[in-house]
Amino acid sequence: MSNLIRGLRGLALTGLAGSFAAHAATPDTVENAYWNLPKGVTDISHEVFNLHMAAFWVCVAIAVVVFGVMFYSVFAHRRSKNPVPATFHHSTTVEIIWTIVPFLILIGLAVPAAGTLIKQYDTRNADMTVKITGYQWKWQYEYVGENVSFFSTLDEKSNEARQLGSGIDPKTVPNYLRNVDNYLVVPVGKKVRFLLTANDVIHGWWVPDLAIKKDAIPGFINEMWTKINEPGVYRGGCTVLCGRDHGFMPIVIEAKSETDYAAWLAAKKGGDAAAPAAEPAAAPTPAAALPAKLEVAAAATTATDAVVDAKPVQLAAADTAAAPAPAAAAAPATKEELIARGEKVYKVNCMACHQATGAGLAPTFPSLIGSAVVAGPIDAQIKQVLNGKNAMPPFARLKDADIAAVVTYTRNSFGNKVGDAASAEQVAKLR
Ligand code: HEC
Ligand SMILES: [Cu+2]
Repeated sequence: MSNLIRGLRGLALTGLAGSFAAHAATPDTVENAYWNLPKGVTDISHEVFNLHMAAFWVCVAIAVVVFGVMFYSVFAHRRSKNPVPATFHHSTTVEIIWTIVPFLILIGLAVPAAGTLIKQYDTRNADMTVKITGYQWKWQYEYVGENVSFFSTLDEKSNEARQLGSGIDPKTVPNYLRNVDNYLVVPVGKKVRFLLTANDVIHGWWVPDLAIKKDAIPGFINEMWTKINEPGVYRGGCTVLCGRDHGFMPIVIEAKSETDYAAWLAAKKGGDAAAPAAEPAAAPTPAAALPAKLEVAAAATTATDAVVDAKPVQLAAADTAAAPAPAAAAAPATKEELIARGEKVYKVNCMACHQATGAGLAPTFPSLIGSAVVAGPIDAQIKQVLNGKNAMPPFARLKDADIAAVVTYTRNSFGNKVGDAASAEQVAKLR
């Protein structure tokens, strides 16, 4: 019996594949999945849940009555018992009853549902506003008036595992395809208004635990809001199907206490240069310190590397800023650091087209192994990454240091041994 149930449940879940309802709130594996809608963590989501349950029980009651009468009639008035059928037809009383009763049921369901709907649409008196923009294939979050804005992209581990022939078992990846590098962070108990739009194609923003879901449409701004009651991490995703990677742009929203949120916001403002590394996902090193150090590192590498023209300006920058480590001694390690960081940037931004091995995907996406562009002048390659070319999108939105890192990575990986390195300053000049 339990096997049967598990089988049916598996079947139901397969049918629901892609439906986040099956992966609600805390359960993060299929085994822990709920059968039902999640109750969620907002007053609105509780109302939605209760409406759903009310409608469900009304349906159950109707089913019991209708099927009860049907089965009883089939049984009690079967032909062997009553060979001669009755000849009555038409009853005005019955017709009036079966019109009025469903009408009352519908009214009974519609009135509370309309009340909730009106509350859902009331975005007035919000405590703060976040603008959400959908991109292929990521989300951007802008804290309006706070000067904080960042992209939120599928986390690196999921992205690696999802590649064709990655050899990584998705079951070993925590929150596979449901995790991002940068969480959308909001305070609990505050009414947060979201302005929703898209930059390229239509996307859809859905977090079941908040019971909010709306389309993000280029040229339009949709509004929605939430007020989360309990601190926690809630997951959702883009709901649009018509495009390659909508299924790979999850949403993770973290509700923090007011003080924790204030601290997070302050840190984000201080060092937004910050961290492609996921700040929520246990990054033990102070993330904000990283980019500054790397830019210095990049400058130092350039300065000491004969291949690239060593500008006195860059040397000076390295000298004054690189207090902790003498530039010369740090150079070989920093180049490795640059390549290591470049690998991360590559996995998030480039791997989908050029593949993990750099071999590309014929015929559209060229191989970077032995590529003439990669082996050619470094400035030209930086420009191509900044501006894009034909089917390659521009990456100007990445930070100088990240572009320097990824360019350095491609020139010194996949068997490429160009040997030189780019610097953040160099990238800044070519913008
Ligand atoms: C959406 C797919 C896509 C992504 C993502 C992408 N590229 Fe490309 N890339 C292309 C295409 C297509 C070309 C060929 C452009 C052309 O010459 O028409 C190309 C060309 C290149 C070339 C030149 C190769 C050659 O020999 O012509 C380099 C170098 C390169 N990309 C690096 C990168 C880097 C670094 C990233 C990540 C920051 C990246 N690409 C992300 C599609 C992509
Ligand atoms: Cu999408």
